[in-house]
Amino acid sequence: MKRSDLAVYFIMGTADCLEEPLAVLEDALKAGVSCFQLREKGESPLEGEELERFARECQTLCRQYGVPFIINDDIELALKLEADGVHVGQDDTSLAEIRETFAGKIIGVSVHTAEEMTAAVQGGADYVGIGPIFATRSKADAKPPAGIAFLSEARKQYPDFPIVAIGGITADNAGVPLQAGADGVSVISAICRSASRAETVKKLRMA
Ligand code: TZP
Ligand code: MG
Repeated sequence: MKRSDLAVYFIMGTADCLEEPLAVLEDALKAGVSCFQLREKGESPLEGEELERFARECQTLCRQYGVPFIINDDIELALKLEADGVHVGQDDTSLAEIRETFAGKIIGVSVHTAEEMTAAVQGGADYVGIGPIFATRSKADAKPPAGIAFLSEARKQYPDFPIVAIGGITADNAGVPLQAGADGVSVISAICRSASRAETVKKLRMA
């Protein structure tokens, strides 16, 4: 993956949307997001065939706009759909296992400590997600905000490794993680709840 693919990394599931989810995604793609992750969570997430249908529709839209389509956690679905990548947390399928079954695809890992960062880099991750940078309402089990201290350290230790920042990032504060060394920002609510996605994405790109 190119580091520029991380510039404005949009994450979404049906529970994050106040409007029709595919319309939200298409709007975000039109506005110029550089990467998309389907993260279907919440109280009554789509499952089984319904999830597969929805995921395929998301994938078709991403292809139309030439944007990488990444699936959170669900390796089986990612393999079935031949998604461009998967993103996993520390409690999900191990990186070693995914690297084997998902050869040649993008693998992203969420990291919160220097040890996790080193394990991800050495284990063959293509990029890491670092956060929450700020407080977030979009992840029920989010860890306390790590601020930008860890992000800056990670960048110092790995000057060229692709890093995306996540958690509570908006068009107004995106400059903070970018100045601390992130290649891009990953957002849910800033785009899902934006009154003008074109404007928001433009600001996130220029931050
Ligand atoms: N991982 C850490 S924070 C977070 C995830 C998935 C949620 C980010 O959502 P928002 O709305 O951009 O704060
Ligand atoms: Mg997870």
